[in-house]
Amino acid sequence: MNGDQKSDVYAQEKQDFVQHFPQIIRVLSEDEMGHSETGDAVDRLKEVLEYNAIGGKYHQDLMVLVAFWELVEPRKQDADSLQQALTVGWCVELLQAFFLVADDIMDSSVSRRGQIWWYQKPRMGLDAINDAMLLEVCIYHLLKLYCPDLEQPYYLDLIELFLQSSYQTEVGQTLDLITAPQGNVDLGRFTEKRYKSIVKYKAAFYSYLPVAAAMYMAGIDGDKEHANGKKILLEMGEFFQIQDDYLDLFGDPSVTSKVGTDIQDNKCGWLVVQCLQQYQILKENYRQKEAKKVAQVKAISEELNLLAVFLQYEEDSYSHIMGLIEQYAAPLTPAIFLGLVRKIYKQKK
Ligand code: GPP
Ligand code: MG
Ligand code: MG
Ligand code: MG
Repeated sequence: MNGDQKSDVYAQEKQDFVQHFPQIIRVLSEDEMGHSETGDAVDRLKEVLEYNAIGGKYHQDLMVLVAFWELVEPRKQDADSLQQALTVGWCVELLQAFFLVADDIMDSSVSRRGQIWWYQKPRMGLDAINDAMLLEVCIYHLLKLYCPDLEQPYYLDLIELFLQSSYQTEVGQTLDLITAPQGNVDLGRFTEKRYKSIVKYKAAFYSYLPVAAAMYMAGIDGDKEHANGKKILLEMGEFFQIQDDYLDLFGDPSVTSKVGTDIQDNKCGWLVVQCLQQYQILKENYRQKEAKKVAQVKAISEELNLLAVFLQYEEDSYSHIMGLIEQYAAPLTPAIFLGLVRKIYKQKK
C-alpha cells in the first residue's frame, strides 16, 4: 500500500473525529464552570488536553468509529449515538495520552509528535505526573456526561473495559520497567518469553480496546464474540509494538516525530532480543560435529550478511595495503609486495 492510499483510508472519520475535539474541551470545562474555585484547574486541563491529545495518528481512536459504523444497525446510528461514539473515540485518545505523558517521564524521552514532550517543557518537571492523572480521570468524566442514561446497558461495560485495559497496560509497563532496571544491565533477562509478555500487556490489550468499545455500544457483549475479536486484535497489537521497537532504532525521527531511547534505557526491545537469540544459537551449536548444528551457525552468518561484511573488509584492506606499499616499499621494489597482493586478494580458494 503506498502512502497516498494509506492516508485516504478513514479520511472522513478522521475529519469528524478531530472536529469533535472542541466539544470535548467545552463539555469538560462547562461541567466544572459551576465551581468557581476550580476555574484555574480547568484552564490547566484545557492546556494539557490541547498539548497532549492532539497531533497523534488517531489510529486506535478512529477504530471506535469505524467499528461503530460497521456494527450498529444504520437505523440506530442517530445523532446522539454518533456523538457517543466520537466521545468514546476521544476517551481512547485520552487513555493513550495519559500513558504517553507518564511513559515519557519513565523513559526519559525528549520529544514526541514533533514537539518537546510535555514534562520537558520549561518549569514543568514532575507536575506532569498530575497532568497524566488528569487525562485519565477525564475518561470516566466524559463517559458519564455522554452516557447520562445509566440504564444504557453498555455504560458499565465501557467503564469496566477502560479500567481493565488500563490495568493490563499498567501491568505491561511494570514488566517493561522491571526488566530494564536503571544502572543494571543484565541481558540474561531479555528472553523471548519475557518480551512477548511485556508486549502483550503494554500494547496488545490496548489494541483490543477500541473495537471492544464499539462492540459493547452495538450491544455485542458475548464472551465468544469478544474472545474472537481479541484473538485477531492482540496479534495486531503485538505487531504494532514490534514495529514501534524497530522504529525506535531505525526510524527517521523526522517521520516518526520522536527520538528513540530504547538502547539508552536498557529496554528489552525486539531487536536486542533477536540479537540475543542468535547468540544463544551460537552457544548451542558451535564446536559441534553434527552437520545440522554446523548449518545453524552458517545460517547466522548469512543472516548477519557476513559475506558483504567480508567483501567490504577485503576492499578496505586492499586499499590500506596499497597505500603502505606506496609509502614504505622503498628501498625494496614494490613488485615484491604487489605480487603477493595479487596472490591473496579476491581469491576463491
Ligand atoms: C509503551 O511503549 C507505551 C505505552 C504503554 C504507552 C501507551 C500505550 C499504547 C499502546 C499507545 P514505548 O515506551 O516503546 O512507547 P514509545 O516508543 O511511544 O515511547
Ligand atoms: Mg516510551
Ligand atoms: Mg515505555
Ligand atoms: Mg517505543
